[in-house]
Amino acid sequence: MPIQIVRNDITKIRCDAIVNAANNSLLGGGGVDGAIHKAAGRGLLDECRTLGGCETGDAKMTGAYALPCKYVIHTVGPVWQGGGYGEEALLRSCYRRSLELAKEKCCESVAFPLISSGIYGYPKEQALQVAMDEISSFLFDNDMLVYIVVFDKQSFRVSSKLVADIAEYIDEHYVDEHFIARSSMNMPMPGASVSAPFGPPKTSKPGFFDKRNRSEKRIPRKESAQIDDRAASYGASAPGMMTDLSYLVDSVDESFSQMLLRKIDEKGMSDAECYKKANIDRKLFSKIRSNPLYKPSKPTALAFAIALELSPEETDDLLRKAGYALSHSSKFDIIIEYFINRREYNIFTINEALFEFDQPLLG
Ligand code: AR6
Repeated sequence: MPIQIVRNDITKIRCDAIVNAANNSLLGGGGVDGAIHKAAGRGLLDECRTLGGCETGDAKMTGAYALPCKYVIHTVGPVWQGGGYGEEALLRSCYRRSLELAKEKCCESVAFPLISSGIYGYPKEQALQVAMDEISSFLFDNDMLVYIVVFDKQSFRVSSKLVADIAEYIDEHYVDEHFIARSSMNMPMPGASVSAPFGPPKTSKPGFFDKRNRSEKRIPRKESAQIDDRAASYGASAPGMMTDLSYLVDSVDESFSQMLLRKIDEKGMSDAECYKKANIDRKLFSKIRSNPLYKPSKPTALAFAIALELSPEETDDLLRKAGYALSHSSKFDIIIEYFINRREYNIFTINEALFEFDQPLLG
């Protein structure tokens, strides 16, 4: 997964380079800067003294001393002054310059804190958006694993409106399914009075599960009749079952990898466009490409569905090829469903939301 959001102390991350949110003097300070200097030891400050400071938006590189990485890239983010003083362009430049330096030193992995989003006051949601934009556009032309390190949950919130919408969606769908399961077993809902009669389950807005159920009859009527005739001539007692079996056997003709490659062609995408949009690294894509029977993990399969901007029904098909289905008993699945139903296919936004709800990320 080329971009990973992790919750950690950046000084603990094992990768080729970590990025420091420094100030113009490069001589240390508070926040992540203080933590990095403390963990690296005196040698870092001595080297920083030789650098002659750094302009806002620029970056400089040093050794890492006692840190578990090879380099520290020091970048100076803008102080937030309301947004009208070129803060965004400067912040974008911090990410670009840092990534350029990492590339020059052939780094394969780099960890960023959310630059400017602490003492310098840049609003966190916007700081995260800038980080995601710049890193993903860099990764479009370069192979690197980039960590965005968030220190604590409070310092990381996707749009509160989005979080609230998703929470409501999870609530509606998750609860409904449990209600149905419980009421069909004649069990009370938690918190319900035992003597109270059960009402009908709350109707939810149609999700794509509902649509899928409606479109499940995929075998054309004529074909289905032929299969049933064949079943009858073999003396099968359950022609319906033969129909289902024949359909299932027939449907193994295209594997996950074959369907993926076909869809990439149909969408007029290049392979690289697709795996980058899916937040999948090139090596994994090559494995999938070269092995028609490759079985991806569910998050990987879904990442491709998002990258290909598949409809809910197509997503179902692609997942099925890999042996999976979405379920309303999983928050992860419901969050994915939320985005696909709304035809919102930005994998980084989806990953931010998954992260917010403590779910595994796509890719
Ligand atoms: N690991 C990961 N992230 C961290 C850590 C850590 N150990 N510590 C803090 N953060 P800040 P700035 C997060 O204030 O806003 C210094 O004095 C923190 O929650 O470190 O760019 C410099 O010398 C926040 O989200 O950097 C400058 O004077 C993010 O890192 C000034 O602060 C950045 O917060 C730079 O301010």
